[in-house]
Amino acid sequence: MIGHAFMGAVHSQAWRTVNHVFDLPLRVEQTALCGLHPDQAEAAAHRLGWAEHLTGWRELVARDDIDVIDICTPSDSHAEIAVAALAAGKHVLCEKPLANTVTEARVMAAAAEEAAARGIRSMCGFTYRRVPALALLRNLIADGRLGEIRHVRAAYLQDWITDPEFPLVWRLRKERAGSGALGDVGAHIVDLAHHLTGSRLTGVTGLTETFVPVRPLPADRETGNGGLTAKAAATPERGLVTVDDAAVFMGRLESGALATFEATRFATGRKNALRIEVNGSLGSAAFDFERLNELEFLDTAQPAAEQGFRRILVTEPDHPYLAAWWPPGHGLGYEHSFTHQARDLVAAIAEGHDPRPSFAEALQVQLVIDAVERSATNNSSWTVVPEATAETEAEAA
Ligand code: SOE
Repeated sequence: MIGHAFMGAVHSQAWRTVNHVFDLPLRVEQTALCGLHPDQAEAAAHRLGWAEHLTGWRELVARDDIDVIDICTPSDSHAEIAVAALAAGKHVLCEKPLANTVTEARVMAAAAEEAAARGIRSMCGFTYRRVPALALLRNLIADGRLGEIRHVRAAYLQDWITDPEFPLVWRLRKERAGSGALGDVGAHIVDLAHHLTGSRLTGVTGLTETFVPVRPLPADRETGNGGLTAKAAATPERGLVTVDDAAVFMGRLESGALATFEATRFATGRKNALRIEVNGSLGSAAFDFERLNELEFLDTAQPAAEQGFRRILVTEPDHPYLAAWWPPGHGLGYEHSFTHQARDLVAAIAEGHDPRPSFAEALQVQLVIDAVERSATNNSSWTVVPEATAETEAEAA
């Protein structure tokens, strides 16, 4: 594993847990953790359960006792590491967003496709797909229970930078993070819209805003939760925020459905509120991450007098992933979808198939992010999202 802040910690928890919960033909060994600073890497390896620590990712990728490389670094290094790891014959799990630019994402998707032909697997970490209630929603839609999908209404609301004195951490710098709320949390809801409906956005119009354009520079190395929990100390010096604080956009799916999105770090009081509602010709469903064990479902097949949204408590053994966990009603949390992600990757490696979301699917999300940014800089003009097919990729290359 490369990187050991917020994502590194939650991925470690997943690797540590996966064989205890799921019956898998392969056992995970947490061989080595890689970090920039030797002292921090050593402490993290000890705390997170890794046998060794080192500071050079190239050394890790070159080792022949390592089968999987898990990339938990900021997105400016994803492309270089992933491409090298795939070339070295390692399976790759890469955090989202896949990359900082469409160009990088294209290179990664092409490398993944080439590696897949050699039996090397790759996967991008859009973990919310693996929240059981959202996996159930995907199954309901795929089984036609919502009928033809007309609307997707999605919001991902956070508030961790509402304080203008919150320092200029890496997530607020374009060269490190690619974009702001749009690529960080907006990417999740775009991926969910694609995944849940099985249809992709073909065009978008959007607005972005940076409400606090100048912030204090952070004091030292960013520590804890990847600089996400406000306490990163600030200095008197100031610097420019070069990403969006918030984005609102809407688009059309290939299926004909309309979709609206809001991604923000300025929704005061909303900590990690990922909400998505889907309306179809036969029913509707709604999910809110703050109640992640529940799915609201309205089914027009019910007698009219009895219709209404009902709350499904998604903790039954028949629900996705749940048979391996606790008895009904005991509930899961944020980290469990990462264990599901680890399960699905290990199973794909053992069974010899490509896991999802593929790098190509993550590239499709990147193309949407890019189109929203272009629309926003062009008076919210309608912007077509190209399809990442093998042909268009070959042309782009
Ligand atoms: C920060 O906004 C963040 O950690 C995202 O980077 C994650 O993808 C999201 O799941 C939680 O919030």
